[in-house]
Amino acid sequence: MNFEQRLAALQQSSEVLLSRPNSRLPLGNGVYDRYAHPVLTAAHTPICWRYDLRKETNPYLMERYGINGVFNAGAIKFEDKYLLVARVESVDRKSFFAVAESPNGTDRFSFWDEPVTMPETADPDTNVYDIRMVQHEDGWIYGLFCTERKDPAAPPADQSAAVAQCGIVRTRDLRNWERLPDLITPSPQQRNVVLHPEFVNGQYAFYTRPQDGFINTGSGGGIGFGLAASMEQAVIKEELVIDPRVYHTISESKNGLGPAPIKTKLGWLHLAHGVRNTAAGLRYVLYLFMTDLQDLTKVIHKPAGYFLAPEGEERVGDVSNVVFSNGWIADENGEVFIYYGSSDTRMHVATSTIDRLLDYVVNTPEDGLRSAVTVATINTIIAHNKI
Ligand code: M1P
Repeated sequence: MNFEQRLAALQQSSEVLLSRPNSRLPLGNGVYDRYAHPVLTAAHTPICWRYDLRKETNPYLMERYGINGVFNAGAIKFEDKYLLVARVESVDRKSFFAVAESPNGTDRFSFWDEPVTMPETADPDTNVYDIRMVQHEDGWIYGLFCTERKDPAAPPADQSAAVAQCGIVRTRDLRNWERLPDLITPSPQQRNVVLHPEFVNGQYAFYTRPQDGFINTGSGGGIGFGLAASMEQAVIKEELVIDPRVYHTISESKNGLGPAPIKTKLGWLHLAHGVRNTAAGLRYVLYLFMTDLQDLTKVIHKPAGYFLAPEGEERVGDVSNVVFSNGWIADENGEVFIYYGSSDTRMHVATSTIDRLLDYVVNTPEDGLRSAVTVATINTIIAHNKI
C-alpha cells in the first residue's frame, strides 16, 4: 500500500467508525439499557492528532503520537449537543481533556478539532484526569478534575509516589478555559471532587474524597462534603463524611462521587463508584444513592450493592474489572444518559429515565450487611410473588 492508499484507508476507517449507529441492547434489567458499542475509544481520536499526514516528513505514514485510551469523561448538554469532556490518555501515559460531541447522546460522537489546552497553575500538573462538568447557578460552567504531581517528600527510589489534588477550571463555551487555584481541603490527598450545582447557605458546596495516601484511603475515606466561600480561592475548612466505606460491601476499600447530583422531586440523585479488593485486584462498580433536598449531608436512600458492574468487554482493559462514571446528562423529557468508562480504556453509555432511577433508588432494599438478611430479603420477594 503506498502513502496515498494508506491515507485513504485510514480516513475511510475513521469515517466508518465515527458514523456508526449504536443500538440499545434488548431486554436489559429494567433499570437502564446498555448499548452495543462503546461511544468513544482511542480509535475515535482524529487521525490528524496521531499521524503526521505530510508525505515528505512521514513517508511510511506511521503513527507519530499514539493514543492509548479514551475514558472517564465528564458530560454536559450544551447548545443542544451532548458533550463529553473525555480523559484521553496518550501512549506516554499522560492524560488530557478533549471534547467530543454527539447529536443524540448515544452515537456519532466526534472530537472537536483540538484537545483542550488546559491552563496550568504556578505548580504545573504532571497529569490531569476525571473532570466533572457542572453548570453552576452562578452562571459559570466549572470543571473539577484530579491534578497529580510527584510527591516532593518521596525518596529517590520511589518514582511513583504522587500527590493528588482537585484542580478547577471554568468556562462559558468549553473552548476558553480559566484556571483557578487548586481546592484547599484539610485532607493531604483528594480525588473525585465534585461541585454541587446550587449555592448552599450562600456558599459553594463540594463533594470530596479525603484520603491519606495516593492509592489507599488510610484511616478515612468515604464521600465527604464541605463548603467554600469562593471559587477564586476555594478553601474547605471542614469536611464531613456523608457516605463512608463499610466492611463487606461494594465500597469496602474506597468510594467516590461520580458526576454532580441530579435534583429530583424526591431528593438529590447521586451516582458514585465503590471499590473492593479481590485476589484479582481492585474491582470498581457504580452505585446510586439519594440525599435530602434540604440537608445535603443526609443520605435518605441507598440501594444494596451495585447499580452497574463491568460486563463482557468492559471487564478487560488497562486496569481491568473497572467501571467508572463522572458524567451523566438528564434531558428535559426525563431521559438520563449515563456515561461510564470501562477498565480505564473506553467510554460507554447506558440510558434510563428519572422515573426509573427514582423507582430503583426508593424501592430497592438497603444492604442488610449479613448473608441472613440477604436471604430474608429474597424470601420476601418470593413470598410476594406467590400471592
Ligand atoms: O484505575 C481505576 C480508577 O482509579 C482511580 O479512581 P479512585 O480515585 O477512586 O481510586 C482514578 O485514577 C480513576 O481515573 C481510575 O478509573
